[in-house]
Amino acid sequence: MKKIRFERGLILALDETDRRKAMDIVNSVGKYVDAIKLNWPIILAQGPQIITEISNHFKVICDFKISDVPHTNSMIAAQSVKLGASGLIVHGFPGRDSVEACISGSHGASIYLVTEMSNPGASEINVEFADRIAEMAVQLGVDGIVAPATRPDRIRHLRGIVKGISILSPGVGAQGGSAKSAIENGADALIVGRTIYEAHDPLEAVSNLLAEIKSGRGE
Ligand code: OMP
Repeated sequence: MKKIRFERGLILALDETDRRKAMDIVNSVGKYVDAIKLNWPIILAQGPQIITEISNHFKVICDFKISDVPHTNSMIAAQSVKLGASGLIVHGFPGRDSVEACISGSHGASIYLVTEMSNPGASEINVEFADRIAEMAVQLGVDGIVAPATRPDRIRHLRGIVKGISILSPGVGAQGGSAKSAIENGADALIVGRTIYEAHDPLEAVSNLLAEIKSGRGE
């Protein structure tokens, strides 16, 4: 399976549950983003076939934050890939065996390990073990980690641990993070939802984000 490349540096988080609105956004901005991330809201609203429908035209990352025992993880990963996913977001906290089961179950799809969540509550517990998850990501050879645009200092810190793999960064806009700062501090791609799908003009929102990403990359 071809790996997802983050040339543009932008992933659309399509958490819009209305089918017509969601597909309008996909059709208008799909070719300007590197991948479309589908999470539980749209899957529960529209059914898993939406993965296949969108993946017929664009790269899809299934964000089920897979976090179960190895056998179950392996089945979730395999079913997601069978439906069309090219990438999977997986939690690191259940441990090495659970992540390895996703890697083997996904047959070559890209695996992104959640290292540190973007919400304020992540500071309570998650931050404490984020470094160890990042180290595990490198040891297991996954394709990347997810790290918070809401705390760019943490992206910079985690970049020091995960040299050579991608950092995907959610939390821009609606959660308060800055696109430029996340990129400047080491993110390869931003995961952006509401700023795009709630915008009056989603295409304009994408174009503004791409300009910020370019500026953050010094282009
Ligand atoms: P907006 O806040 O609307 O831009 O959406 C952010 C998207 O990124 C949502 O789909 C979240 O589920 C996802 N996300 C986070 O917001 N924070 C995280 O720490 C991790 C993720 C994720 O794994 O994608």
